Amino acid sequence: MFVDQIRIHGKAGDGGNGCVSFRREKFVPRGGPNGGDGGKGGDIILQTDVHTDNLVDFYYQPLLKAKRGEHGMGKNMYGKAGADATYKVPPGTLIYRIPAQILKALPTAESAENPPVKVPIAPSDCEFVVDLSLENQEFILCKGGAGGKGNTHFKSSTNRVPRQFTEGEPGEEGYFLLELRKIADVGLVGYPNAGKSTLLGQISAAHPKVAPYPFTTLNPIVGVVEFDGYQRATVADIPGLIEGAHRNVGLGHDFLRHIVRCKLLVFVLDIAGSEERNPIEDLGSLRRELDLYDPTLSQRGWIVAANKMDLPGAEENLRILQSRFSDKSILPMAAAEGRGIEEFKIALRQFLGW
Ligand SMILES: Nc1nc2c(ncn2[C@@H]2O[C@H](COP(=O)(O)OP(=O)(O)OP(=O)(O)O)[C@@H](O)[C@H]2O)c(=O)[nH]1
Ligand SMILES: [Mg+2]
Repeated sequence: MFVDQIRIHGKAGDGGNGCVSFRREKFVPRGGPNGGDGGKGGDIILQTDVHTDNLVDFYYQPLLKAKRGEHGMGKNMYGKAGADATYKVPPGTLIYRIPAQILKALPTAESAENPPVKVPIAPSDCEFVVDLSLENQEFILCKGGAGGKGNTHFKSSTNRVPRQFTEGEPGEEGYFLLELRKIADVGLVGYPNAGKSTLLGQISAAHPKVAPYPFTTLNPIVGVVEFDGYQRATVADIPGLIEGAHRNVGLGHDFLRHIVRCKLLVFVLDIAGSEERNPIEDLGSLRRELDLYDPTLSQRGWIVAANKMDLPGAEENLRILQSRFSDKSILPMAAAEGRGIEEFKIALRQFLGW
């Protein structure tokens, strides 16, 4: 299962209470106060981990909890601090706080019968907290409560038998929305069956499933392309788009969030129009879909992978496309046969400026 949006409930550990105690020893009458402080509650920490691919762990465990601090004890002994609880998230995870009024309208996150995979909450309705996009980045989501003070703190010349202490502070608590936007330099965008996964398999060590039916790719996959001189780029293959994707037709819309961060977009076309499609119109509708999803995407740099050059009709369509977009890089290829792949990699590198 691939989860890229999930609601969680975080509750950090409460602080331990301070202690009320007095020194009791043989030959020491009326020993003074010696109640120790309570320990601090554990924090809830999110940490990015490149080996974590999506947010599925939180589907099974939407409640994040850290241990409370222990209470203080006599003989001025401090309570032990509660252990922090660290949870792994993939780099590219955005955190939002869910406002109280939205929360009220929703079923509880913990109800086990109905774990909230698809959250009926838009990130735009929430308060943005942080973008965890770096490797091994740590963020304290909920801070553990401070420990209370023992009665030792309250002694004075006028109060030699203090019975005061303070309770530990409660740990922070909140409901959050986690949204994953994959971090990749390049995004492959195209209609189903255009050959996006075939191309990714050719340029990287990733092995996305390739098949002659639409919507083979169901989840975004990121592959790493190695260039000479140890340079590398990450390339995201997302499920095929169809018209109306921005209205959530097909699979497309939900996955467009994964290319929002890409520096370069590659439109992968079946240039032969082998499925009765017109590749030139396809390019127009793909660009329209992106613009409707997020207008900043239409300003992003793009090139075209003109795939399936081995099939009849490809040459002619390529010429039409080239004359229509004479200022653009249009790279002919037959990805399944490995033709045009080296030229494509060179173009990628050039456009990324590496
Ligand atoms: N003739 C020909 N077929 C190709 C070429 N590249 C890919 N194909 C075939 O096209 C079909 C679809 O390829 P995929 O790579 O799965 O396409 P996709 O764009 O990832 O498709 P979705 O994941 O469904 O969106 C497969 O049967 C491939 O073998 C090519 O250069 N020439
Ligand atoms: Mg695919």
